[in-house]
Amino acid sequence: MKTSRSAKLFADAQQLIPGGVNSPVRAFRSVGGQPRFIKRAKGARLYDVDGNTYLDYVLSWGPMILGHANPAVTRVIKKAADNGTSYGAPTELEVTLARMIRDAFPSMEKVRLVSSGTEAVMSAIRVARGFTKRDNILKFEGCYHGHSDYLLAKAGSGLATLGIPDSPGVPEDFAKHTLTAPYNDIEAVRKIIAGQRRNLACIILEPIAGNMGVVPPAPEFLSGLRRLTEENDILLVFDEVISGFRVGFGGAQGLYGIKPDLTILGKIIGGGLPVGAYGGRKEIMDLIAPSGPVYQAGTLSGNPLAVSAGIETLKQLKKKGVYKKLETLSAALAKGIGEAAKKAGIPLTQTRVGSMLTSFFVSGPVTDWNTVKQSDTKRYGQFFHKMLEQGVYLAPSQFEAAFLSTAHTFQDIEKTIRAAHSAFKSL
Ligand code: KE4
Repeated sequence: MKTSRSAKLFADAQQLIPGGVNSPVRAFRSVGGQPRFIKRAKGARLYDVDGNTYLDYVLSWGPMILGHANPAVTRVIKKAADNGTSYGAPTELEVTLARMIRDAFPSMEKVRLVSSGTEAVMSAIRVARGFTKRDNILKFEGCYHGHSDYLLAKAGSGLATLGIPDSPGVPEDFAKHTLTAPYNDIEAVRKIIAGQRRNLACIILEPIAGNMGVVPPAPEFLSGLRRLTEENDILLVFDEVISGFRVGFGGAQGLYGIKPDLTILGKIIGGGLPVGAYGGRKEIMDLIAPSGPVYQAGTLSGNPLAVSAGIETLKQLKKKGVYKKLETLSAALAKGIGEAAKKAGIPLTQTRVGSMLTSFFVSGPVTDWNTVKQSDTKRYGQFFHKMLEQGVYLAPSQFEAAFLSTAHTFQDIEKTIRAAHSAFKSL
């Protein structure tokens, strides 16, 4: 496979951009080799600068659920651009998108649009602290909620100790208000709450973890968290940046029937353009400026170009049979990959919720960060490159989700499974 143009561009990029990329995971550091520079994309395919074609299971890390350059979405973006891309003034489009989000996520009684998932998480935590007048928050190991300072914190020495920075540049003072617990461990949460008494503002989690690879919630985990938070006046915050409109039109909260106090969305609601959102109970959201004292603002928040792409994407997703098709395709892919690994005698643990899935190179079961980190990341890297050489573009990290789109076909799934048989055999 010719990759000389990508190689040249990567060399140039590294002179100008940290690591040659504008987001770390794109640099292929955890799988080795050099990233492919993409020239264009259409449907389920990426086309790189050396003329190679790839079946895409990254889909921009989730947003492109309708596939790349979906004709209807592209049409509305072009039309919106002709009307001007951003006014810094309210528009009807924002009301439409906020209403679509609230109708799909009834727990989001009021919604604020921002420009990224990180910004939405940062703002939701701020209003949770403002509403409860408490400083500490609890997150789960292996869950990622964007790169705001206090969410780049990791567990201190013991479970109940306060967090410590997980990145240089994050002051101890910021990280110490962030506690962490193992995902799916409701007893650990109970113990932390008992020790925290009335200092905990909120518990934030991915209701279906996607950032350690896909780890579904254990039965009763989400309902247990809902009960514990209600009993202790702690807000429950669902970060559905990945799962929102991915695992169903109502996200994970719709799938599992749990009503959080605040929800964060991103990715899919922008249809490939920068949109994030946070929302929840009216009495919490009304604390946000200008209706209340909790400040949050953004120059391009709710801009008509991005919002138009989001509205059209949700309109497409609302059509009958969309999620059934995604489910059927995803189940067939998972089954085929599992069979290929078994035939090659490769230990593999597969996880999947709807069209977000992961194949862990470990015997399993996987329930939290401690279990997924036992995966053979070296072998995953070899598998990744064997698939890439055959024109299948998986996540360049064992600890990410693979995604499908409505543009994927059964022929694509069969091609992928054939590639997997060949890749597993070569490991
Ligand atoms: P952004 O700021 O990247 O829009 O969203 C941050 C974020 C928040 N919450 C969850 C659950 C997320 O998954 C993310 C971002 N996800 C990563 C990959 N899983 C984006 C890819 C990247 O960082 O390049």
